[in-house]
Amino acid sequence: MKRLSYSDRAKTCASPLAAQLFQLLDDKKTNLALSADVTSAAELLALADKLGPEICVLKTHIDIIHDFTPTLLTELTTLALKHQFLLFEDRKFADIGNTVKHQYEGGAYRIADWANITNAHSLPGPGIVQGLAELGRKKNRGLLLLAEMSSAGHLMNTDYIQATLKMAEQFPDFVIGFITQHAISSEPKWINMTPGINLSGGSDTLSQQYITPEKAIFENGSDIIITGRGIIAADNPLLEAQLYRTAGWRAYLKHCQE
Ligand code: S5P
Repeated sequence: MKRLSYSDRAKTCASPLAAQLFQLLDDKKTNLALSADVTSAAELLALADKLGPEICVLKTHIDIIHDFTPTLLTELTTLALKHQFLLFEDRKFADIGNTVKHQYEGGAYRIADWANITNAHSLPGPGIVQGLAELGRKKNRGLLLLAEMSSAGHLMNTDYIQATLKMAEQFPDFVIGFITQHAISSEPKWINMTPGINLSGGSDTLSQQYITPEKAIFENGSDIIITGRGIIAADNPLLEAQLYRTAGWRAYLKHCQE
């Protein structure tokens, strides 16, 4: 069966942000998200500026930046507009609705003010999504639920994944999709984003497991590959990003033509 193009899938989304992201993938011809796991503001901004033209999404862990100031957020937002990518704060919220609402809105990082996308565990139940949605909907933000992690020994079994999908279905205008290793639904509106991507596969010393872009997109039916160290630890991150971009895009075209 032929797979719909990203721009055809944009028309099926209840979330305006999901539609925007699907359209961006086809317009920019990249399904590569960069996991910019660096620890200084200067490194983060340099990566965003240099690799920005290659990516659809820049994923941050803003709380690992040792010299964080709010100016960083203004500068990141400017670069996102300049290079046309979305910002994804990989916060992995995991508390009750009332608490996550505060964590999303306030504190030092004010995530809801600048991150187009954030993510949450479904483990606490639907209140976590409700809490985030109360704030996020008003700001045209989107949420990814963690359905299946890349790390060895995770506890997310088939029942957990299916329950996560059911939870997402309650909030189709705010949940845009999943962090997952496989497409978990045939519904075209969901965006499947897959971390744990490396061109040569393998693992790290702390249980991270890698699959290739081809396996994630073509075999597992995912939509966006998320790569960190495969790119940022390379001698030439720009060249490496271009290799991942080409591999991810080729796998998408192949899947569409099947
Ligand atoms: O299951 C997951 C979910 C996430 S969001 N596995 C992951 O590795 N991640 C994140 O993706 C992780 O927090 C890190 O920021 C990135 C993977 O980095 P890499 O250097 O291993 O590519």
